[in-house]
Amino acid sequence: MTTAEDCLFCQIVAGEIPGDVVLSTDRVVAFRDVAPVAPTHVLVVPREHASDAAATAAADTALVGDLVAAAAEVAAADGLDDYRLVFNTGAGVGQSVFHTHLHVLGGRAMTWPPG
Ligand code: IU
Repeated sequence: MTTAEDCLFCQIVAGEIPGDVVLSTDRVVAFRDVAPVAPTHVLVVPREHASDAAATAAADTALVGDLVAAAAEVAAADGLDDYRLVFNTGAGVGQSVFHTHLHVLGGRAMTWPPG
């Protein structure tokens, strides 16, 4: 299990390793994904470490709303009316970093269902 001490996203939040930060509040930080899969691909993360969205919700329900509100700001700043928000939860559906993060994806056409 990833702990806050060895968590990459905690290090980006703390400014210990660089990130292309586009929004920062006392509760959340948003930075551009290093391997974007869409013209806009931003990750919105809580400053407080938790392994996934459900764990964040269990610890601080309102923080999930803060993540979504920040995602909407990021999308608006990039000029997006339409965008997709994704919380991958669990390795089986592709979660690879175990610090809660909300993907903000937009700027191209997308299909449903996802792969
Ligand atoms: P996932 O939902 O856990 O699969 O998303 C993790 C994302 O974190 C993924 O899109 C990576 O490209 C991204 N990422 C990053 O932006 N910076 C990093 O140093 C690492 C991963 I490691």
